[in-house]
Order: sequence, then C-alpha cells, then structure tokens
Amino acid sequence: MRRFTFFLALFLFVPCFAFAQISNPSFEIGTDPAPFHITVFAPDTTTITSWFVSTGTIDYVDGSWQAAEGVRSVDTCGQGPGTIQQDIALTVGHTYILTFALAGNPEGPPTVKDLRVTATGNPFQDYQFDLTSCPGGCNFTNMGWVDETYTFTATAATTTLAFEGRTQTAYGAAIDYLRITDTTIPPTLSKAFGAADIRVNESTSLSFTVDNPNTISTLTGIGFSDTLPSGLVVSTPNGLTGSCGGGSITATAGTDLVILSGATLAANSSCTFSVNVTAIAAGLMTNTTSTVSTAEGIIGSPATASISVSSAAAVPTLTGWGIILLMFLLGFSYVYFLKRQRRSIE
Ligand SMILES: [Ca+2]
Repeated sequence: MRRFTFFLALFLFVPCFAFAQISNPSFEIGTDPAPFHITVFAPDTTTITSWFVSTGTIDYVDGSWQAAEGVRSVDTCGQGPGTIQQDIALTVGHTYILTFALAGNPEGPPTVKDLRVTATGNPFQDYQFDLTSCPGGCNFTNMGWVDETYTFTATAATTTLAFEGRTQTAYGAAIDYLRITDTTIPPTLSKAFGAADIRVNESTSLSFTVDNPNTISTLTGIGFSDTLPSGLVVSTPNGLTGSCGGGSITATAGTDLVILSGATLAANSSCTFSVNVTAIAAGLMTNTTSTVSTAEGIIGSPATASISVSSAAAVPTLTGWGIILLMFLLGFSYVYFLKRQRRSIE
C-alpha cells in the first residue's frame, strides 16, 4: 500500500511537460505591410499577431528587403527605437536557448546597429550588427542575416521575451526567424553493490549516486524507488550512510524497498548514499530502480546492478547412525589398543 501511495504521489506531482513555443516566430502573420513596411506605434497588440509593441516605434517590413525566413521581418527602430515583446509559457527552472536572425536596416546610419534582448528574471544581453559585415556592404537584397543566441532560465510560468532596438535613428537592428530550445537534461542515477558475490545470510552495501549534469539549472523534487530482488532485503540495522540533497531516504530494515524523495541538486552537483542489504536466497540478483522523477517534469533513466548470491557454507553434521558408528569405532580402537599394550608387557 505504501509503495502504491508513493507512485501515486509521483504521478500527481509531476507536472505536464510544456514544450516551448513562440507564436508567429517569423513575423509572417499580421496586417499586410506590403509593398514596403508599416510603422507600428506603442502600445500595439494587433498589427503583428501575438506580438506587443511596448515602447517607441518599430517597422513591420514586407518584401522591401530580404527576410531571414519567409517574406516579413521587423526593424526594431521605426521613427526611433522601439521594443517588441511576447509572453511565452515555459517550464520554471528549465534553461532555454533562443536563436534569432539578426541584421540591420541598411538604408541609413549608423553603421553598427544595437539590440538588447531580455527574458523575465534574467540578465539582458546586447547585440550589434555591422553593415560592413556583408562583402561590399549589406543592402536590401543581401541583408547579411546571422543567427544569434540568448540563453536564459525560466523563472515563472510565463516569460516575457523582449527585443529592444537601441539605435537612436530610424534605421535599427532587424530581427526575424525566432527559435527556442529547451536544454534542460534529466538527472542521472547509478547504483552499485559493495561486492560482486556474497553467500546467503551475508550482507553488503548498495550505494546510489544521483547527478545533476546541467550547467545552469537546479533540479528539485528528485526521487526514485528501488525494489530489491526477492533474494535480498534491507539489512537489520539498515546501515544507511550519506545523504542526498536534503531528500528523504526510506530504507526500512527487513523490507525490500529503498526510496529517495524530495531531493534538490544544484547544477553540476551530485549526491551519494548507501544502505546495507542481506541475502536471503541464492541466485543471480539483478536489481533495477524506477525512473528518476523531478519536480521540473523531466525524467531520468533507471539504474541497474547485479550481485551473485551462493548457498550458505555447509557445516558438517552427524546423523544418529553416524554417531553410533563413530562410538563403535572408538570403542573398537580402544580395545585393540589395550590388547596390543598387554601383549607388549608379556
Ligand atoms: Ca520572417
């Protein structure tokens, strides 16, 4: 019943995995800006579908210049610098890489265009595009689009991604073709027995190591269960050593179950704990854990380890007839000894 309750709890507390999604990521949907462009004044939520022009002015550009993808893109300076942003549903604690195409309006100065990208709760990052980066200079038919990236961690269920033009003219940094990737990877679990083989009634350790391989993201609510094979039980006492990220470790003596729940591991950190197990039957015991769950909803693979258990060492015993035979032999030997001794005296 306890095991069932544990798995039910895992099921209830693992949130649905949300795939990162930017709506209208290439600016292809919105009021038709043909044949050149529309200048959009803040605040505006309708001209470019799913996008909010929140400060200043931007230009919504159609085929007047080459787009990075499709036919439309955005100049982050309309009559002057402006900001365009979108709220995106992301998974808290996950790290994302935003990739976007960057170019510059070649129609006017300055030569170097400035852009600032920000995600809620994260440091901004500044980008520059140089009109001289194209051979012979960038122009409307050769915009020189390059992919840039911005790495951030979602700190709330809704993240605002904002692109702020920072060029103080009407000819700013241009953006197009946004893509977003969730880079958070699951925890890894390994386990090992303290010996390759033991006998029935002997004990050895069973250790578990959980690792958070992410370079930025903390993983929380880490948990797994390990049901021992039928020939092994948790020793009495259980010999528990180590700990794991503040998590709760259950390993009740005499049972076949080890459970970790509620552990937290910072990026690039790991934990190890160990319990003793005792063999109660012979055979090759292969032991596989459950998957490793996290509050972030990403699941790690199970871990497996094996141990060979041989029969208990045989202690020789004598049956009733064996004892009678032994007594008879001892008695016979004694009589024979006495006779030889008497003969030697004579
Ligand atoms: Ca586009």
